[in-house]
Amino acid sequence: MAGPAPRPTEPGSESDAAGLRFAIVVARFNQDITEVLLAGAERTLIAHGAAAADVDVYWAPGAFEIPLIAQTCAETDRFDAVICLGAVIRGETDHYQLVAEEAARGIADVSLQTGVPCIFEVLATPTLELAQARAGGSAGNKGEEAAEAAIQVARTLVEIRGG
Ligand code: INI
Repeated sequence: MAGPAPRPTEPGSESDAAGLRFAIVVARFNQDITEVLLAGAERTLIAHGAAAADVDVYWAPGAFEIPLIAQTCAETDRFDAVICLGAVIRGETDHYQLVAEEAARGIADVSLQTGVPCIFEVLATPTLELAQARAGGSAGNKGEEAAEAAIQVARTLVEIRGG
């Protein structure tokens, strides 16, 4: 007789998301890509035991605005980790490069200044095809990897801080 479906994670392990609270900040720019990242992140958090009610999603117009929304999430003390999702794709000007660099710098700053882990999954690719490959294509779904990183860092910080 078939037993119960295996749990994806051991309770209390570093990949156990049960009881952890997550904010996902996702950019609308290049939404065809970012909504796939979002679905991958949400699916992975739930598969690892997070409650749907403990996953809040906030939209930013573009990747440039992600750090401020992530900072606001982090300052509430309501979240164990913030997952930042975006897609910056090279255009005809240097604008994309400024957006990608400021998003990366801003997200890292929020993490270090607030002590709330902010996971950086803002794709920066020269072509749409390379972004698609990382959003459910041949290179996997980076939203799933972002969720796994969020769980692992949040669990590690809980352990270091004494539960
Ligand atoms: N925002 C993105 O998320 N991805 C991009 O590729 C992008 N490009 O290339 O311009 C982009 N620009 C918008 C930016 O994030 C801001 O929303 C905008 O500059 C208003 O502050």
